[in-house]
Amino acid sequence: MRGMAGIRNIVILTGAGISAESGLRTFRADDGLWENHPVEQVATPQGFRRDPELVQRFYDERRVNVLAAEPNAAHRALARLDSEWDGELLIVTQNIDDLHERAGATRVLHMHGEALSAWCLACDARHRWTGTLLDGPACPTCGEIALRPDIVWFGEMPYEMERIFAALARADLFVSIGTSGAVYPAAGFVQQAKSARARTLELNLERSQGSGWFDESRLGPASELVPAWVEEVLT
Ligand code: BV8
Repeated sequence: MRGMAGIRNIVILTGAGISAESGLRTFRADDGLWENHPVEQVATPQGFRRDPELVQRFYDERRVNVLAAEPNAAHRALARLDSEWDGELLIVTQNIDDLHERAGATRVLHMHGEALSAWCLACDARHRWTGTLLDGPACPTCGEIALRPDIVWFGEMPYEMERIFAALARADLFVSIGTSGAVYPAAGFVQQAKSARARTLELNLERSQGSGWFDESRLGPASELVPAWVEEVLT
């Protein structure tokens, strides 16, 4: 990327596209998750109240897929950047998989929650969870049968928005990887970064809905674009 001079603080937003080459389905592709699971049924609090079994089964299946997946070259390249970049760096992911962390990244924030976490609606505790929730297991803290997937559904406030807005306000460089820019508030981050006079770069298979906001767009698979970009940044 033309000269990284003056670039200290980097914010990276990732979406389902970065995990596509790890075998995890994206949302809006032809075989996307929303194709045969209407979003209002499986990813809204109303849908959960209406049919908790349908929702628990949907996320039990996602949890199995996440556990079976492996990080790809794009996740590994961001983990390398995380370990070698001595400026500020925050990887804000919309993904509920743990592939960033399994690749070794630590400066990661899951704004839409995590598949491997269960949230107790009775005592508000959160537990690392690799099993199922459909069979109504008791909360390890309070014993109540009140566990739901620790996921941010539509109409719910994403996690750690203050921390994200603070990082965007300080960003010198904002990079968006593998996201269609269809879901807010994440889709609005590029505008916030621009208003903080950050440089903006998109790495995506195809132009996203917010493509026009980016100073530069590179189109192609994340497993190729991300390692090449990280090499540029670090050398
Ligand atoms: C909220 C967890 C109040 C669940 C998810 C403003 C305008 C309009 C609507 C709204 C608005 N503000 C809020 C809304 C409502 C809503 C919204 O945005 N609706 C949309 C549909 C219009 N937003 C909300 O409800 C949010 N909450 O607003 O609360 C609030 C908030 C802040 C401040 C005040 C009040 C909550 C939204 C979160 C919902 N939960 N996920 C789950 O995972 O099951 S969203 C979910 O869908 C993902 O997390 C992600 O965010 C989104 C999917 O998008 P992507 O990840 O981008 O995936 P997609 O398939 O779309 O695209 C993949 C891309 O990758 C493509 O571009 C493709 O080309 C590319 N690609 C594919 N393969 C590769 C690749 N790129 C590179 N390499 C490859 N190999």
